[in-house]
Amino acid sequence: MLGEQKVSYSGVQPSGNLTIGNYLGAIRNFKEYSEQYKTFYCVVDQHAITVRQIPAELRRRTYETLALYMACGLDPEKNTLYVQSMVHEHAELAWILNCFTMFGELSRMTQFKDKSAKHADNINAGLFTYPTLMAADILLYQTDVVPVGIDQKQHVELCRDIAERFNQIHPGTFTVPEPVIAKSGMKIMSLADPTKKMSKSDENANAVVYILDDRDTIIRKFKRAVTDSGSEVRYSPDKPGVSNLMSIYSCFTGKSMEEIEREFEGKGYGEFKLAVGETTADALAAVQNEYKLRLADKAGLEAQMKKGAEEASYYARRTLSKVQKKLGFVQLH
Ligand code: AQP
Repeated sequence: MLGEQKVSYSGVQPSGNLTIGNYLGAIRNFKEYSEQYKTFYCVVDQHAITVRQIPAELRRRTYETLALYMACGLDPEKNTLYVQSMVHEHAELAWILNCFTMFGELSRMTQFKDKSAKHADNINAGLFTYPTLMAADILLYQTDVVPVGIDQKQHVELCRDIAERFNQIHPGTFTVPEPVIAKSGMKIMSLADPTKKMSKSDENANAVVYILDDRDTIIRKFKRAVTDSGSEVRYSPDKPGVSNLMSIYSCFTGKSMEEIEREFEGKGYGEFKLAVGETTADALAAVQNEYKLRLADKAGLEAQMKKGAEEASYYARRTLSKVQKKLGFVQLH
């Protein structure tokens, strides 16, 4: 809580082209909080460097992610939209929280295990302490709710544990946040391997539908998507490929699984995949048009970065200085 207002906080890494997983699991849901909550949505570039990035690409994607936030309907007058590295309090609080986080807790994080396996040549300390930086992001703004995809739930739960541990020693410091997982779009899976999460850093571009893919590409990717044996469109654990496509279709149309099953009864996979592709392309068209306009206005994006960082810094400074005082760091006035 900030004063009387509840706070919603989330972020996206500019670590690749954003996918419909990022969109359906996270960004699309951010907007609904704008009316009732004080909202902070961050481009978390410091998280992105836990994996090697090409500097020019990281810079470009930082602009792109901000433009996409705005294209997805996040009004900068109603939401604080900013870039993490422009608010130095994140890194400072992360260090402090490192001292309140256990080695065993970080070792249990599945993202650390997954990313260590994927980047075996670069298992750096940042990859390991990623969750404490994420906890700092969230706790700096006295956050109540964190809308994320289910893959991030474990990190938000660790953030709660860290906040509770800190509060036990220094009462009344942090609001303890709740993860909020949107029912639809919980976890969108890869089109090439439906047992794996759809990820922006996937090396196989056909496994991933990017928010900015053009219409033909989207339809082609869905046509090629791995499906299961049989030909029946049915939502079931023994049909992970079809079930994933049904989830995507359901997210974009609002139809239930039963309705989708009825719609495609006796129609086979070909027709179903085409419908998913066309529906996705139609749904993303408006976002893509708005995105192009936003991205073309570099000065506008930079002005927003400046304004967003100033707004965020005001609150971040307040929490950090409260924490420093409680810890016994000398404060000069
Ligand atoms: N496949 C997904 N389904 C549902 N939600 C998803 N999210 C990511 N992938 C899916 C949600 O998107 C938000 C931003 O994610 P992130 O940028 O912080 O990084 P991530 O979770 O590690 O996403 P990626 O796409 O897999 O990135 P890379 O490949 O760089 O690791 C989060 O709320 C996440 O839950």
